[in-house]
Amino acid sequence: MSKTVILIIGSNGQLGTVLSEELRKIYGDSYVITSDLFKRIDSVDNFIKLDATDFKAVEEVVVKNKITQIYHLAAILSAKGEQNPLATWDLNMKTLFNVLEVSRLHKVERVFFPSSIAVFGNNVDKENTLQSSNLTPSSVYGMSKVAGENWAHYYYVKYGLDVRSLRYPGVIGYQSLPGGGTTDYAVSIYHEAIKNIEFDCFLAAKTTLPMIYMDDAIRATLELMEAPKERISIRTSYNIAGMSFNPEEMAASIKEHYPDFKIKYNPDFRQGIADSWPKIINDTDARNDWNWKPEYDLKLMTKTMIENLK
Ligand code: AKB
Repeated sequence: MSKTVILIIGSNGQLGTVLSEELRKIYGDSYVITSDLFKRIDSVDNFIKLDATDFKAVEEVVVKNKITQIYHLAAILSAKGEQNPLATWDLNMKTLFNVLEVSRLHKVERVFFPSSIAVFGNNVDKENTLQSSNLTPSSVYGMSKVAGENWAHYYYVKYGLDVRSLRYPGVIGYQSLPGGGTTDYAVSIYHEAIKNIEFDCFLAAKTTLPMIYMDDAIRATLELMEAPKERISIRTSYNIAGMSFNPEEMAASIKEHYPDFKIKYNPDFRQGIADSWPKIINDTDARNDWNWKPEYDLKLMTKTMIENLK
């Protein structure tokens, strides 16, 4: 096997920011190339400005740098996606096709494609959403993830391309901000709480959703990508769970640190998306196949978030 050289597409995003750092720790700075549409002022060396909708540009980066692994994180998320459904479909699918096709042509050894709990719709058991549940999403983002999972599976079966994927719940971390998602409230709430600002929540108090703390999300990604090939039985995308809670429960956990913390509820169009998603994800396959186990619950996450944001 050749020396691992990683390309992260969408490295400025919520997950990309933290994942890039972790991958640099493991593989070394010179073996991790980060890329996005624009360079951040704080971005380190080895950043390439890359528009992943441009096939030739992706191909050039892969060939020139002898890339062996791609983490393709660029996408328009659920809430932003509903504001421009066709453009969302175009971007999410085009970038994935470019990554899959360049990887096939240039024999990239491993590809990571993030899917989401948004692949599920109203016709599943929301209290125990199984890996094999029906996939009839309510958002165009969810539709692009369902299609993406099937394309990942197709490239694996037809061409032997080693594509791996996780269905992320809402990801919560202090290092970076999400953008355009339905679960974003669960990050902003901490930023407002530490500033003593009353939080205006765009979801109703009892809206339970699956979430995961950033450290668990990163660890799940790396564990999946490092697992021996024969342990990966699912080539669409794995359900993974961290914890499940609603805004009211989250506010109560923040009140343990800030007793005066206040929250009000003004549900908007994102309520409809959230209502169509599962409440509790069943991740038995990930646990059985590559020993997945989350470490953070709501209490520990709140403590860690507040300590780091203060
Ligand atoms: C979103 O809210 O759109 C994302 C997701 C759950 O995929 N965080």
